[in-house]
Amino acid sequence: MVVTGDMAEIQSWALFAEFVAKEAGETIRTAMKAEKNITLKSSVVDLVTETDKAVEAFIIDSLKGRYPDHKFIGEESDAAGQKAELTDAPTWIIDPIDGTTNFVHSFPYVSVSVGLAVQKELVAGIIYHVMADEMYTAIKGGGAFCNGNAIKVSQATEMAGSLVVTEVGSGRDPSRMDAFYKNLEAVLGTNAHGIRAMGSAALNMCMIARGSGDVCYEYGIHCWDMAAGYVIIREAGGFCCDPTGGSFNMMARRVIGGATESICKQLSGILTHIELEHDGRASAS
Ligand code: LIP
Repeated sequence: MVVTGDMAEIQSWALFAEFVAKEAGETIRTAMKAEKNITLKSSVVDLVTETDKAVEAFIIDSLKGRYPDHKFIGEESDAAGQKAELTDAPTWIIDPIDGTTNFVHSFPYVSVSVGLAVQKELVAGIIYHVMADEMYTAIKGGGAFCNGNAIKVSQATEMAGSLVVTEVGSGRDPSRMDAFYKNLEAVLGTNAHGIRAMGSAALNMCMIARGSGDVCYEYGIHCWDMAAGYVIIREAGGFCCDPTGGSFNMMARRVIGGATESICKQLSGILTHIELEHDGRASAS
């Protein structure tokens, strides 16, 4: 099979991924009500459940069955030792449950996040907001949608008066926490209207894409938390960059995503940045 990855082909791949994400969501919805089998990953606040693993296996098996030449980066596969590797091949970047802590506590803000990179470029994003039954989708050059309706970012150009979304993250080391507190203070000092931290980076990016928040930022996340959200924000008319103001790098484990370049750059200018070990072995734009 020759893989070209043109727009029509990407569209058909994304449509199938949407179907798979919805099926995965059904499993998560059912599991939300049942007892959870929890284990720890990198820290005492970095959780994984049997459902995360089962859903990731289901998504990868489904996509691999249909597209045997494609490659996969998955949160739980990575945790099991299969390190993220981005090549030129069509690569699906999967977070089976983004918001595992929410899932564990039955807090209804969890998503299935599936991004697609072709020749190392992010070209499609699918995020299913499981408990709200909202399917966010975008293909590069084709706009962004929620349940088939076009979505757009807000017009916010400055921090004053904005609604900002961030997360504490799943690490508690002192240097990271110190930067986290400094950043909260800096954001509040701009007269932003408020800060929200709901527990799913992927859904936070959808909130920005639909104009329900103006800018989001996070340090310590991974490529599977932000790959799909990047495409959705961009296609909704928004902007994404590295928190330092440089180009977005999905392997760099940090991001700013916002309504406009102006608000992103303003936020970048007041944040205390932290360096994190990158995901995988290659970098992507
Ligand atoms: C989580 C993110 C959340 C972030 C956590 C974690 P998970 O993803 O969506 O925003 O703060 O560090 O990465 O682990 O639930 O898939």
